[in-house]
Amino acid sequence: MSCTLYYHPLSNFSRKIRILLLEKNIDHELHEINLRFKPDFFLKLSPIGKVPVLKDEDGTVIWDSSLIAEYLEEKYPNPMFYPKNFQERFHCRKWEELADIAVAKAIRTFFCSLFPVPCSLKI
Ligand SMILES: N[C@@H](CCC(=O)N[C@@H](CS)C(=O)NCC(=O)O)C(=O)O
Repeated sequence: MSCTLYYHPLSNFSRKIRILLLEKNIDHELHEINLRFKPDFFLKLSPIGKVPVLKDEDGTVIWDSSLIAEYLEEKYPNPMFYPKNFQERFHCRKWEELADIAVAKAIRTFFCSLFPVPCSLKI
């Protein structure tokens, strides 16, 4: 048995978790989600309706890439990606949040310039 990552190939937040799963050598399956027509089972798993979502082998479901990263870090500490020290870890988490927001904005601006009317799909 392995965990399942619900993702989209163009999602930067999904990519963050895909890299972490590979770097930590965690056995996993990928399940692509159609973000235009989100399946009911996915909306039941994730009340925020966004990818990535991780379903662990024991049935634990986590959404939000930073929460998934924290969960994976706790459960599979080798190799470790966040500093152990409390202050350093929170400094690192602040930069993670900033990077998430900045990259999401840049990608959204790029896609909106490609498909200006209407840009309803939030990548
Ligand atoms: N804070 C969330 C953001 C996730 C997010 O915005 N995912 C986008 C894809 S990159 C999404 O699922 N968009 C679909 C939608 O909002 O309907 C995280 O870190 O996981």
